[in-house]
Amino acid sequence: MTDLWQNAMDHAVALARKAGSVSASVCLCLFFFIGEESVAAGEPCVLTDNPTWIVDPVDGTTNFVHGHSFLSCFSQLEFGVVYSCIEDKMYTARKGKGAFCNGQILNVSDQKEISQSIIATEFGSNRDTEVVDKIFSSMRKILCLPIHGIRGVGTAATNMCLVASGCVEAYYEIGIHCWDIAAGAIIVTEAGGVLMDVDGGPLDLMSRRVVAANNKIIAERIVKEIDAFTPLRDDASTETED
Ligand code: LIP
Repeated sequence: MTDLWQNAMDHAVALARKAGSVSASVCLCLFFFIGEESVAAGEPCVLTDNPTWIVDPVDGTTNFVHGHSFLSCFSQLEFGVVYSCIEDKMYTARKGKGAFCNGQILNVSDQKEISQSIIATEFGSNRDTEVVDKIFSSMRKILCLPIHGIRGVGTAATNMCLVASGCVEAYYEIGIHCWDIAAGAIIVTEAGGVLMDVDGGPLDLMSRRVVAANNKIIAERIVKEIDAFTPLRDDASTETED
């Protein structure tokens, strides 16, 4: 029998590779669609039970050398694809079938000690002083737990793939959008990791807040130190804040 999800994922891999080298035009009939560019153009950003592609042709836009393309499918997340073009690494995951990088299976780190952990995060794009203060305050508190170190490669998608690969123990950020994290979310869980909101509750893809970690112990430990704030939800408006 034809495996439609596999066909869709193969298509996503081809598109992601193409988008990593040239600007790709994506035509997906019969599917609903959420993407950074379409939402910026005023299209709705609402998840329904209809199969929906969530697409970010280039994540980490400002520093394009870290450009990534990713596509994902939702009702539940069915698959995720992140292409790190600078490293030529194609990360893929399909629900219940594991996560891979260039065909090699991915597993999160088994580290349970926060003091031995490397945590990824970003400064984000909101420059309100109150928000920036909270971002610095969270980083300071997490750094002083202490942890081994803080990293950030400039894109949520790749930071999440680093969690899935066991290169860092966790990634958290407030202010990202659903298209920044949808593909990485399934790649992390299929590699054995966990996802949650920055308040420790379940991840809400539209809330613009995420913690992705190798295990619950590490996730819950950093959640305690995060000065949470609540950006305008992705599905609250057809206009993005930043
Ligand atoms: C980026 C995210 C990153 C965040 C940036 C920006 P974009 O996505 O991946 O984590 O810190 O502010 O939102 O806008 O380059 O696709």
